[in-house]
Amino acid sequence: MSKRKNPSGAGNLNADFCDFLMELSEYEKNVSRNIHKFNAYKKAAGVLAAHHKRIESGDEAKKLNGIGDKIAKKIDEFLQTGKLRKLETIHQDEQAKAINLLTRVSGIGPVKAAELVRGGIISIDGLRLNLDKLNHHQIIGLKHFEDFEKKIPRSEMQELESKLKEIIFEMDSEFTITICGSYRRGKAESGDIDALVTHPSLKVGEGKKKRDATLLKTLVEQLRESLVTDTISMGDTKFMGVCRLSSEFPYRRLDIRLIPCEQYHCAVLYFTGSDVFNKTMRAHALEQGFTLNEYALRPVGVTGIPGEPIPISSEQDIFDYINFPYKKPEERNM
Ligand code: 8DG
Ligand code: CA
Ligand code: CA
Repeated sequence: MSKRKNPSGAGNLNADFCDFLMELSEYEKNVSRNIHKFNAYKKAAGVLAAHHKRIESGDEAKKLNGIGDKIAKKIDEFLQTGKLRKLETIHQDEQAKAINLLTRVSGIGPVKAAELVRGGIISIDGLRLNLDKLNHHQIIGLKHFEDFEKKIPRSEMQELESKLKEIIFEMDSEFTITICGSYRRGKAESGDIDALVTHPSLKVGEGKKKRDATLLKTLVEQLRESLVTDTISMGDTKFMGVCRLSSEFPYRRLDIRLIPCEQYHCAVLYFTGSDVFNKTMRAHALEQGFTLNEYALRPVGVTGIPGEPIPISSEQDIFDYINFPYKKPEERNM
């Protein structure tokens, strides 16, 4: 997942609460490494961002799903004093600040950041003097630190999409490619490019053919001529790397996943997100007696053991099977 998200967009009447909740969630993720608190703050921020009315008190907030006593108290404190003691303390904590900063580098997670900070590295410049302590992914992340923090405007995403399509259709017109993530959800800006590719020859369960294993590498080699500039990692089915349209544009993070055609629609659904939407849809699937993941939709029998994947020929199919009203990608921004 890309880092530093904030649900406080236009039309959010509770944006100031969302800002402090998101900051607290980042702190729990990166510094305390308390995934439950991270999720709780993030969920609360999402709920408040979606609320149609300005919240006037902690008690009022508590009526919303996902907001408990502790967060309600923080809302009251913020309303009464205009700030939060907990955040003030965090802002003064040099260690916490350094850990938060280092995790902004692609490839550096909370554990690695804490280790670096313990070793006395507390700034981006400090990292640049200690490349020997970083792996390949982290070095690329550092090299493009400033660019990777810049959002990608939709117009540039559209150009990237056309160029990717042009190159892969030139290789083989039977390829299918979909740019998923926030771009597919219609967002004005995106953090990275999440590309899914399939081909009629790519099938599950036919054993690992040599051709399949080289397909992604051949594709990326073609992209290297005009778009791809660095490889972070390259597997048989997943490429992580860097691209840019031309020297006038920033470097951008690009992931390409090669998906067997039977799994394509489940993958497109999953990687379109949002992650909160995915959770809601998975929970609904379970209530209807199905398990849904990035690979397949499967019925769960009385034994609780998932059965064979259900043949799926469109995203709509998945919604239909689990009796979930169809949502266009632009309606999945939750
Ligand atoms: P952004 O890049 O513009 O910041 O937003 P995004 O496109 O929505 O987020 P992303 O981090 O690029 O992830 C793309 C989609 O993948 C996301 O919308 C839903 C799905 N997804 C999850 N969980 C996870 C996860 O743990 N890692 C990744 N890489 N993707 C996930 O639901
Ligand atoms: Ca994305
Ligand atoms: Ca991504």
